Amino acid sequence: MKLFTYWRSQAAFRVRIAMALKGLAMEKVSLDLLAGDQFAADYHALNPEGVVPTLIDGEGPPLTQSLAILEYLDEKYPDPPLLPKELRARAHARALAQMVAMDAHPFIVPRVRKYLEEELHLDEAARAKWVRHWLDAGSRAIEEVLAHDSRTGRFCVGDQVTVADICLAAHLTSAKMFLGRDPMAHPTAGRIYATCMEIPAFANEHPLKQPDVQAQAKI
Ligand SMILES: N[C@@H](CCC(=O)N[C@@H](CS)C(=O)NCC(=O)O)C(=O)O
Repeated sequence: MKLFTYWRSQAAFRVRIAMALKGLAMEKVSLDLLAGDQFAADYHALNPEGVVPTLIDGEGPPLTQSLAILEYLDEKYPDPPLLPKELRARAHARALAQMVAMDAHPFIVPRVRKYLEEELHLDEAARAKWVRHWLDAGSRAIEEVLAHDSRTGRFCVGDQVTVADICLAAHLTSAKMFLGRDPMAHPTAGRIYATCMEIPAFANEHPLKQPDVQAQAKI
């Protein structure tokens, strides 16, 4: 399978983790989002939204949107499962995943930061404040849920990795890379993050381990 990715992308990191957990071979094609590779005509034909990830699996149409891709992979390759068995626990795992993937992450993507810079003329300090606000709000919200929910276990929902852990790990990785935030500042989320990072699928697909890592990328 061919995965269009970018080293620092939270959404692409989610898919890399899921594929690695399931032992699926990935041919990675790196786009440089800061250089605008996502707007090239050949990529536009695959992903008109101009974002990563895009997954090509065989001859069918491209797959887009990381959470949809995670569920596609989970249905096609069910072992190990990325959702709990019990109905309400499945909804909880999806809800935790969406707290970071849909309620925090969209505010900090390159096209939003570019709009703040080029259309609203916010300087770097103001843009950094914006990123800090949304990343920290997401971290605080998921910590509060995890700390008070009786279903929290070794991982976000019980003792198996789910989509919630994948999204949490990608979120806290961004907070660490962008802001230097220590995941352990959030005791429950930080503990789960540390447990995830002991798993090779998480550790090996970390942004800083990617072949397209850029040492000096700006916010
Ligand atoms: N909701 C989408 C988010 C996709 C997205 O915004 N990806 C970012 C990188 S994490 C991107 O490609 N941004 C390009 C841009 O903003 O120009 C998903 O989960 O796949």
